[in-house]
Amino acid sequence: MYIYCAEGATRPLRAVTEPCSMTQERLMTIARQFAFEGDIATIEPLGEGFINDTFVVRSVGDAPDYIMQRKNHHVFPDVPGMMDNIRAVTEHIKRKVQDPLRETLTLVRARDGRLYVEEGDNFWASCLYIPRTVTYERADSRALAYQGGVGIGRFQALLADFTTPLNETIKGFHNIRWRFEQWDATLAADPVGRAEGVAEEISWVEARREQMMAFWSRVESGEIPTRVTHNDTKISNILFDEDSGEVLCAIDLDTVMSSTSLNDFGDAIRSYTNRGAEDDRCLESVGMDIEMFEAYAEGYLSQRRATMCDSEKEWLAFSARYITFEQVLRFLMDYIDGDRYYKTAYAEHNLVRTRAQYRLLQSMEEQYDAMCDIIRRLA
Ligand code: GN1
Ligand code: MG
Repeated sequence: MYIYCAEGATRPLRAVTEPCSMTQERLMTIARQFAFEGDIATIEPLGEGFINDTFVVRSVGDAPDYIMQRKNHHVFPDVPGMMDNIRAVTEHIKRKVQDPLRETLTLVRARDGRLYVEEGDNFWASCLYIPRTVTYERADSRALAYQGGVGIGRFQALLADFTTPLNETIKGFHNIRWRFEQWDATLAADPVGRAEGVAEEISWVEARREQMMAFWSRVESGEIPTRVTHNDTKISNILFDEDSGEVLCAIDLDTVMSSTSLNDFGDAIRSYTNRGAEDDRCLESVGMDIEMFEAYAEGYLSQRRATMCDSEKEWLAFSARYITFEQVLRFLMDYIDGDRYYKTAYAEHNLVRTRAQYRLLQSMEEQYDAMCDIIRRLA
């Protein structure tokens, strides 16, 4: 995970990375503003998220425990809009599942009825803590790739009849027309004089401009429908039931928006199937593992098959190329822009990422016929 501020914004990253030093007293003051049942026993930090600051609120006795999060409003400028998206989506899912308290998140409102608590510049939100659950950090086996596909496939299947447009909380997130607008502006400005040195990398992007725009035109025309997308489909965002081992639900709904559901599949393929690292310096290590592709697709389609239209099935394999291409563009654009969006560990980091993601894209292009065959067989 990287730390980022709104792409194209001028805010310093410092604002995003500012450490979260919070006393128990301050946390208690915030917690008391939520409509929690029972009395609070303790409030403990959870995980090491770079985006939000997360805490578990433990209650005394039998009352439920809660998750309380300080939402990063530099990443999410419209926290009320984001919370309203999460509310709409989770309410929809709850009407359809057997166990509405475990099969999706349950938001807990503030005592004043709002979906968040405001504390100066900060926004806090809360949901029920779902007990007896497990998460995984890495999808390093076919079995886990399959389960990841089930998790996102099921999330989308439950929302296949959700038609209300959601708030666009990150502008043009996977909209390549918008990305090319940013791209053209960044190249024209060339703010730190890096464009000349990456002429070859720029040509990788330009060579695919028409092809990617042609795909996106199908989304714009409605040929490929707009649905609810999760937008952060990594395995650690899938919650498993500890007792049964089954997929329970998709969590971290901060980025839910309306777009083509293919993007969620494509982004998962980009991360699950890569034999190397996203920022591998050793390009020989990078490439798409077609068996992992097949496993993820199998899990995903086991849930989605019935709710997908023909155009979605036809373009499903391509979505992996689309999202990986977009990532090449975004990393390279950030490099040219002077590394303002993604957090970097060293000077050439974004360029290393660009090259590694480009190698992955090439590997997908090489194996594209096999990917299409797999989808045809499974869909
Ligand atoms: C960011 O922080 P993380 O890993 O959830 C980015 C994704 C990129 C990804 C690249 C809001 O996601 O779009 O694909 O980095 N999220 C945002 O690793 O920009
Ligand atoms: Mg995320």
